[in-house]
Amino acid sequence: MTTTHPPPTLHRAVCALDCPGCCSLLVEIDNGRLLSVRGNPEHPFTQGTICGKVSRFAELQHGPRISTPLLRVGHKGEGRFRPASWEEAMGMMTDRFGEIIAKEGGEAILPYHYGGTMGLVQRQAPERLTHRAGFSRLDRNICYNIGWAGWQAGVGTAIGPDASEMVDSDLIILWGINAAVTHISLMGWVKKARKNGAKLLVVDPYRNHTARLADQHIAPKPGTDAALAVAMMQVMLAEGLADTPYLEQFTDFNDPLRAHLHTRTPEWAADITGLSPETIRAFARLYGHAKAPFLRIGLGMSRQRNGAVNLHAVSCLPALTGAWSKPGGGALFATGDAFKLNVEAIRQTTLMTTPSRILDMSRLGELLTNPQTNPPIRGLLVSHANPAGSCPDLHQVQAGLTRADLFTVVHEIVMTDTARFADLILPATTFLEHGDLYKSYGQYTLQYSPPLLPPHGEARCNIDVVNALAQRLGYQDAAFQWDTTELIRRLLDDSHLPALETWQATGWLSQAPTWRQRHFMDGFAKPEGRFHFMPGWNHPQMPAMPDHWPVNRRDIKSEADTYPLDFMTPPALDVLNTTFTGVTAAQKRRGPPTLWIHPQDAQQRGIIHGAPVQVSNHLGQLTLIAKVTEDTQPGLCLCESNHQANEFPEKISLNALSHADPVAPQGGAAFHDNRVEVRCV
Ligand SMILES: Nc1nc2c(c(=O)[nH]1)N[C@H]1C(S)=C(S)[C@@H](COP(=O)(O)OP(=O)(O)OC[C@H]3O[C@@H](n4cnc5c(=O)[nH]c(N)nc54)[C@H](O)[C@@H]3O)O[C@H]1N2
Ligand SMILES: Nc1nc2c(c(=O)[nH]1)N[C@H]1C(S)=C(S)[C@@H](COP(=O)(O)OP(=O)(O)OC[C@H]3O[C@@H](n4cnc5c(=O)[nH]c(N)nc54)[C@H](O)[C@@H]3O)O[C@H]1N2
Ligand SMILES: [Mo]
Repeated sequence: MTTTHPPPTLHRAVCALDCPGCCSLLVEIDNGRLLSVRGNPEHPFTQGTICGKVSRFAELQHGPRISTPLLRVGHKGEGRFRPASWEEAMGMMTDRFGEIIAKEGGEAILPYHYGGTMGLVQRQAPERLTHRAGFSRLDRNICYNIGWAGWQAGVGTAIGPDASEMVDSDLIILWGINAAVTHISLMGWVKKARKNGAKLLVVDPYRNHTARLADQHIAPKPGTDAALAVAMMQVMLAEGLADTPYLEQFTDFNDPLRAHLHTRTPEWAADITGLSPETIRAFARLYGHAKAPFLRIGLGMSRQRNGAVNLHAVSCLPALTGAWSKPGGGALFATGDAFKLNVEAIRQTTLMTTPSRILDMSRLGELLTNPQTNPPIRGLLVSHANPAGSCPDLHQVQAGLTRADLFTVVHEIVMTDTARFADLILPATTFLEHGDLYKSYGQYTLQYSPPLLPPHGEARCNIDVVNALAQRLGYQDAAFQWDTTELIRRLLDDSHLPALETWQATGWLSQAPTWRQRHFMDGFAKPEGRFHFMPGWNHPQMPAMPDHWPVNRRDIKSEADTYPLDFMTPPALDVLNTTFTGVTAAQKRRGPPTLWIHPQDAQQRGIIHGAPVQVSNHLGQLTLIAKVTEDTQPGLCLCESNHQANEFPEKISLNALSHADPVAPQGGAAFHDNRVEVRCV
């Protein structure tokens, strides 16, 4: 007898990864298994693009997964566990968290969650219980805060021209964004614009994938973008390329600022940026003469201690020339504020009786190890995040996670550097196994992705785990009965958006502001509707006007002498932060962690291409393989992050060398602002 096997089916889904694209996908499924993932050509923005790592998602989906709850049997960090039932796991979690709440109060528990999924329901799930139980809240600043502070200072809201408007531009500048790696769908629009004759210019300290595709690459030293931008403004003002009527009508530009900028010549900026005055002058002229320059500002420049100041200075350029008012002109940093969503049904802020303390996620190591943390953190509930890889100052993070008096629960899809330190691991579903709504930070569609595959093993989604824990802890609020489907329905209803049934067939809703709004033709989201050249930082040391602000590791004299090289860890092609770092095939494709170092620096140290080197600073040391290349500049070395701890002989990963110093004006992590020395092993 032959059994009939139904043919594979094709479904629409949405990529849940923390990436500005939020790509619409077509997923092919055969008998409960993922066969293939490709881009959906019908989506108006992503138009069928897809990155390599998501096209290979089956490697993660059907690779080694966490299948059941796991209880630690070895030492913390050793990675030895035994399977347990959900009943046993939930019982243990309820007992331990219950004890901590009774003894030291809810604030002794910290839910730590961030970028694993961008789904509105699953990503924000832990907050409802945090609010109800009075757990410590998390300042979720690790990615966006520094950049947002810089953009907010001038423009005031995270919207801008749709990237598809690039087709009307004659000059595209990708500044501090490695879009060919971090936002592939953007490159589709860049390609179309170039077909129409636009030039592509990339501003980045090293020749990354995007710079290699550009007509021109300008490579300032990291952390010096404000110097470059203000010198460009000096040139444009001196050469009559500023738009005076625009400045008067739409900005706070004034005479003291004009006098200040007058002193910021290309010669002044040359020393700071490492660029020649001619390069700076030519760039200013190219920008000032362009008919409709489209500036896409990325997060890269914000991962510096002076990042907010730099990003604000760069955002001043289209205001100086009035490029905002041209079709195809203006600047885009992020699109998130276009989505007017009411997410209260998920977050449940009204369940919070007394506001609990807010802890800085970028300083987890210190929070866990400093005896001043009061009350001490006794319970850690990690979900959709991997702080033992993604957080700065990993030695401290590891020391904290090793504490015997800390009870750590990790809700995960796969074994990670953080999960290895858990007392209890809970199996999580992937985005193909649960439903969710997705907004985007790079385009303007709200999208729905349905559950398409059965949960792997006993995996459960975030909202189900949080609700179950809340109920076990005795919270009887109705909100803890609402599942994903109900929350999606409520979110749409509370946001006055059409019910899912009415648009499920297409899969997306445009939330794009009008052209006039995207170009701030009726004013910016700042006092008097003006773009603010005066950033108005609420911080005593930050410069009052756009300027270079020398506060980076390079500017600390003692450090600069001991550790002579700048060190960055910008995103890599085949992984997304630490997601996919554990996939064996991905590790093989990438090879061991490499240190890009300029031939000049290599020669001075006797370093040979392909040989192991020791990279060290005041926080620690790591062994990497030298990649001697002119793709970086003298004085700058880097590793395209991230890797798992077990890929380094030191059994700790790259962020062991990243400092966790607080960043002005409102926190964040300066991942690309570190100093190191490099030696042959
Ligand atoms: N493949 C892949 N895609 C990703 C990610 C990933 O890890 N891998 N991560 C995702 C996430 S969470 C985010 S937030 C986005 C971030 O994506 P982007 O906005 O592209 O930001 P970064 O990747 O941090 O940095 C981009 C570039 O900034 C450069 N840079 C560093 N310092 C400076 C500086 O001082 N000035 C200038 N001009 N450039 C500088 C780096 O060299 C890098 O090439 O990407 C997302 N997409
Ligand atoms: N050196 C260096 N470090 C960086 C950066 C850098 O550029 N350089 N970039 C920083 C940036 S921009 C960011 S945003 C952070 C991100 O850092 P994290 O928020 O820690 O994100 P990931 O490292 O991707 O880890 C996410 C984890 O969530 C899991 N996961 C995925 N979906 C789900 C789900 O639905 N439920 C549950 N429970 N788990 C899920 C994945 O398996 C993965 O292990 O990293 C930062 N770290
Ligand atoms: Mo991020």
